[in-house]
Amino acid sequence: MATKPPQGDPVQDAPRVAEPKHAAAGLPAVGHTLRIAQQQMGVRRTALTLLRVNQKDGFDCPGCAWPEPEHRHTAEFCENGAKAVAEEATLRRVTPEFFAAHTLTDLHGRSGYWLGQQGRLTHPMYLAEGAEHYEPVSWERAFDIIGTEIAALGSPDEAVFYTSGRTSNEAAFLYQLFARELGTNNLPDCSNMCHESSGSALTETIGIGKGSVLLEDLHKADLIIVAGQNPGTNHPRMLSALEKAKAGGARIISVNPLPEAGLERFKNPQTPQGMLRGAALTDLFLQIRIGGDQALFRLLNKLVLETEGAVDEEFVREHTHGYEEFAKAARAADWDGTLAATGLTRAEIEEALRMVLASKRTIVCWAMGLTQHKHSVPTIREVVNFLLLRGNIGRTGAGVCPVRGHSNVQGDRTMGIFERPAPAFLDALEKEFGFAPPRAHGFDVVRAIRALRDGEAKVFFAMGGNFVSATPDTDVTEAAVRRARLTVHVSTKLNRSHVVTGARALILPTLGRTERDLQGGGEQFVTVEDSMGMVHASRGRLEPASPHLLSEPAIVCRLARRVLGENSRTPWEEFEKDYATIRDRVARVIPGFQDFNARVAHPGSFALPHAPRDERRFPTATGKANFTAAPVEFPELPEGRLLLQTLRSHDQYNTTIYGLDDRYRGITNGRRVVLVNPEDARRLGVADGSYVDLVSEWKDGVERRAPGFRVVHYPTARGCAAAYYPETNVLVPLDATADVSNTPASKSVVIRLESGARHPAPAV
Ligand SMILES: Nc1nc2c(c(=O)[nH]1)N[C@H]1C(S)=C(S)[C@@H](COP(=O)(O)OP(=O)(O)OC[C@H]3O[C@@H](n4cnc5c(=O)[nH]c(N)nc54)[C@H](O)[C@@H]3O)O[C@H]1N2
Ligand SMILES: Nc1nc2c(c(=O)[nH]1)N[C@H]1C(S)=C(S)[C@@H](COP(=O)(O)OP(=O)(O)OC[C@H]3O[C@@H](n4cnc5c(=O)[nH]c(N)nc54)[C@H](O)[C@@H]3O)O[C@H]1N2
Ligand SMILES: [Mo]
Repeated sequence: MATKPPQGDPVQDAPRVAEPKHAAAGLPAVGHTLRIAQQQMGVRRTALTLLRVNQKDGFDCPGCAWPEPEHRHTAEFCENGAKAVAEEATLRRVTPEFFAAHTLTDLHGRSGYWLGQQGRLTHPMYLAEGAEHYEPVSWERAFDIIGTEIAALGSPDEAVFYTSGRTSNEAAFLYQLFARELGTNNLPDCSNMCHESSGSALTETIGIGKGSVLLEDLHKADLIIVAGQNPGTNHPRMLSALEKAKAGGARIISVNPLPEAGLERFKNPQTPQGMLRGAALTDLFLQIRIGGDQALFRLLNKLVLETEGAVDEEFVREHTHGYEEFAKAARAADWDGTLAATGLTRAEIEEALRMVLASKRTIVCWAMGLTQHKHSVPTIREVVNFLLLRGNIGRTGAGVCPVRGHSNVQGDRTMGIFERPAPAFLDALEKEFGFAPPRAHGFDVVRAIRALRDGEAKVFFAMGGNFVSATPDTDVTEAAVRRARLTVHVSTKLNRSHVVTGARALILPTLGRTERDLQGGGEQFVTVEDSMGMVHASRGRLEPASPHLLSEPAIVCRLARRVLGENSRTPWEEFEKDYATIRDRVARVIPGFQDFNARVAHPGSFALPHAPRDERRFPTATGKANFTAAPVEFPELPEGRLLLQTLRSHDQYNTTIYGLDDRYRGITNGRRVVLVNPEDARRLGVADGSYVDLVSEWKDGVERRAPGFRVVHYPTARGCAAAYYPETNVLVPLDATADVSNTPASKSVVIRLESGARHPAPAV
């Protein structure tokens, strides 16, 4: 039996602090995993479910987008994957009785952790205007309510259709088709807050917004640079790939303001030897200041340019454009400026250079540490310059590797979830479905919030996710969402977006990955695309959490039939019955998916085409890979201030909080902590264990405050601080976004610390 959810609510947590760890995984991780899983699922279900993760006839792990190796261990799952599965396969339930027992005001006062721990949603629920309780509603009535509100809009562009990255390819394809048949490109997604900067930079420079390496490439690399990523927590299976690369002779540089345990040493729980000793992973740790990466890569590029024979001249000549202008900018880089921007020493950068020059096959991996700054796009372009210089794209063991977050966030984009779709994609939709898709660009996440705030958008529909908690500027966003006429969430679990609502609200409960999906045409499976462009099937086996759930594709089909009615010639009914008929359409609309049904019928994955990787062809505006030469930027830090990054603990999946510990960083029993370098703390007069308010300062003059954080003296880079998201989203100004990609700059927030009280903390 599963245990009961927590009775109290740890809004008022009491963090305890110990020394950070220097190694990730191993036996403690296995024990911890089983404990968490059994609390949610009981012993038998835990065993049955965890064995099915990422197996050839099983379901895709909802944890992250890291690919599966071809030769899997019997249980290719990791600690955090298991937690993600347990969270979904939990035996706890949120029923109509639960909603009858809790008023909206009550639920609003609870933390996101408490809400999530209550279990799986079982019935469609409706919150009438002014009501204090959600009440059960039939699916038909729910679709009627949505249909009525959409029909009342002045234009389809007053509706917003958000997507989180767990949605399957099939559901995503139908969802964007529905929005476009309705007449809008308002399809913001979590990617706007995540790897949008990578997509923007890569599309412009190499012609495709996706990474260019496969898992085999990592195994064959000479040098892997991991910049701005914490794989030990967020992509634990990547550690096995790094371990294998090291065994093959690769060296690893990690670039991070924090010494992250997983990158230091990895104790592979799947091998007896790894359990005991573990492998040291990082050869060189560059403890960079937040936002210093562009400066670092720029100087490395200058040093490569100045080294006789270091540039791959043939590659540069044959395949690239813009070299001269870039080389001129790079030659102007100087040591002093770079040392100030990065906080590194000359010796460290020279050591990095030696490793770069010794490598014939270099890969750069990155995640949110590079994508969530004002100058993220030029930073990632500089990484591309770095790889192009030595011909490290389109060659075995080399390339760009943006490591995606949500398990199908890349697939959703491939399926057309994008507010700025390419004209060729819309042409293909038009031809296949016989309607004229809207051509004007829609709202991304930040623009959607502004539109809600300004009354330009009135209906907000979310396919998964937790919009109000994941987005920046919590107070502004919550007020914006409250102005909507109707908010609708297709969800598996309760979260804050269900309690901060428009005038009316609906919760539409849906099947998760782990669950059997039975439709008119029999048992269905769905497909997903991982971070390396590999597509494979995902098939759930568990009995659904409730008989009242609909699958995501079924929800879209019924919604489309109700909202579009006679105006749509699309066979929605057929799509709902048999997902193979959706894949047949995907095959005709999206390049690389020919014979889709036949190819996913085979066990394993198939690779989508990637011109730079497969044939060194760069489908950019110039027809070549583009060098770029942006001015070097880095965040300015006024006297007495710190640069705050907002990151993940080991016990959370984005806004889903699994527990209150961050084991590798030595923090337990609480999340309201701020990590500060001991030297900075002394200078600022904040003792370890004291309580402070974090106050963010931005050029709009508004002071945003997050009260009651315990100071933890921690070996982060000088001038830098770190605290968990979503508690700190209140500090990130809505308009503080990355140039070009418009991604919230949630990794470089200027703050000051004010001495504060431990309580009361607001519910987040
Ligand atoms: N268990 C678990 N897995 C997850 C998630 C989760 O929440 N939990 N989330 C998923 C999602 S959606 C995503 S996008 C990924 C996120 O994966 P990550 O990007 O690893 O997640 P963050 O915790 O945001 O960590 C950012 C890392 O970048 C570093 N960093 C911050 N600023 C800078 C900088 O300026 N320069 C450099 N070089 N480094 C910097 C931080 O110290 C930290 O190590 O993980 C996915 N997987
Ligand atoms: N300050 C700050 N803000 C950030 C970030 C940061 O690093 N710092 N990271 C950003 C990033 S990288 C991302 S990706 C976003 C994440 O933004 P989102 O994707 O919107 O948020 P999640 O927390 O992943 O969404 C969790 C909810 O998804 C629902 N869910 C889970 N599984 C399923 C499913 O199978 N189907 C459906 N329909 N629903 C499901 C559950 O109800 C759960 O409560 O947050 C961003 N926000
Ligand atoms: Mo993400």
